[in-house]
Amino acid sequence: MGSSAAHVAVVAFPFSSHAPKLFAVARGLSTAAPSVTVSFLSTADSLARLKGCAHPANLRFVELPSGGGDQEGDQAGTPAWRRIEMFLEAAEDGGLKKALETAGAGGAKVSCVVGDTFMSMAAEVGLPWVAVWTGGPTALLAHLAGNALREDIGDNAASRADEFLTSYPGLGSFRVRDLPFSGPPGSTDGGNMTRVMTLLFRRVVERVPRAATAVAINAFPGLFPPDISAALDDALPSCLPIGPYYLLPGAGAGAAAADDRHGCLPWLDARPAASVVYVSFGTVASLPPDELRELASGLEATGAPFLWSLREDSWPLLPPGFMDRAKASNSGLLVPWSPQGAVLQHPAVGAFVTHSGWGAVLEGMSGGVPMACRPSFGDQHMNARAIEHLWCFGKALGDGQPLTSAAVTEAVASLLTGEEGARMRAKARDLQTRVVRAFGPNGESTANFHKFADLVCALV
Ligand code: U2F
Repeated sequence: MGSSAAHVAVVAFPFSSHAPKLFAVARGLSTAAPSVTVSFLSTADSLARLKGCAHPANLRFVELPSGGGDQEGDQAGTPAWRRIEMFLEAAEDGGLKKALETAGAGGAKVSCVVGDTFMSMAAEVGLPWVAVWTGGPTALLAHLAGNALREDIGDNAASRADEFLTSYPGLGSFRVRDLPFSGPPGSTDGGNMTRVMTLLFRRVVERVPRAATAVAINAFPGLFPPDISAALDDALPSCLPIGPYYLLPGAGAGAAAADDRHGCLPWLDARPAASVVYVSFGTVASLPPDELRELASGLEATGAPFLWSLREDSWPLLPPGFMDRAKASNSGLLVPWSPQGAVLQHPAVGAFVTHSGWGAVLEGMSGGVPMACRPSFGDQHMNARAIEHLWCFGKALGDGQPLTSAAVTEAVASLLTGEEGARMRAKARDLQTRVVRAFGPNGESTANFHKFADLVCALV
């Protein structure tokens, strides 16, 4: 597959968990097309985190500028919204074009850009562009219909929160309150994160339909009901479901378990099947402190063992004595990072409490684990809605109301035990089987990935 003249540049958006997802696509391509050169472009920081991952020799790393110049060179003290803004400004302002030239210097010039949809300035560099969407695909539909939706809803989002979006193709199962237009919570940033993300999405919506040759989505064919798949096919130049991306070729059997520096997997080994609650809110979302405490108390009240991946800056917000009690009874393990893909495949895990980021949804599904969802921003509300109402393998926690410890205890208990839990587990296992099938030799994600690889290697 692929001609040796082809040189595909895979361009990452270097924030949250976007880069590892694009790296999985780059690794898949370089594995499937060994004669093709694949350059993976991201910032120095982001590349440093990925360079240790196994990859074929035809995949190489090229740096993108992080922006800001000398003035804001000290990135550690710079707020997230400003780092994103500086990076995007530099990439828009010729930084991406220059990095693509660097990638092609002294060898085959870059023939095609496969880029994170957020890196929509790829539309302007004069090369064929295939976009890669990492979030929930229904959120992309909502963004593409964003102007019409905003005009329709105006200032009435609160009073129309429970209205279904039945007049928008593919969005009829979702409500006004599920729309993905809120950015990461920014109460202390003066609305800057929302401003930066709004501009980013405005560019995506203007450029993708006009300039992308195709758009890969992180889903397997048949995951969505026909109305949603048809709407994606209509709205996008050519929609290719090739996911879950982390299952693309080249990942290697042990890759997901490689970073178990906090001993999550041996801890799980000592627990009975389907007994443990796994808790994680991904790489950006965080609960308000009150809700974090309610979650901790609710978990404790279930009496079920729990494994909680929580960024360390939130640990002091937990209820007094919470971790000491868990340690003393050996009933809970708190870690700053877990090998989540492998954790969710572990037979001891029986329930997943999550923000419903799209990566978490796919990993929960692939592990056959029912989920309790407390979405925070962006696509997470639509993802949570789909889990509860389209696929029926989980339920919402609170549905817009602040978390209470009683709601957590009730939701977790219902996932781990009882008839409702058994029904959700059966649905989750069915989805798990479908994910495995999609990546089998005759699987539809495998077939689509080959189409995708052929397409990007042939574009010049
Ligand atoms: C943003 O997503 P997040 O990074 O917050 O969340 P996910 O899409 O769920 O991806 C998180 C990844 O980080 C991994 C986990 C996921 O692949 O396996 N991980 C881990 O390995 N160990 C941990 O302890 C914690 C996480 C955004 F917030 C979402 O709404 C979007 O859907 C997403 C789109 O890319 O980006």
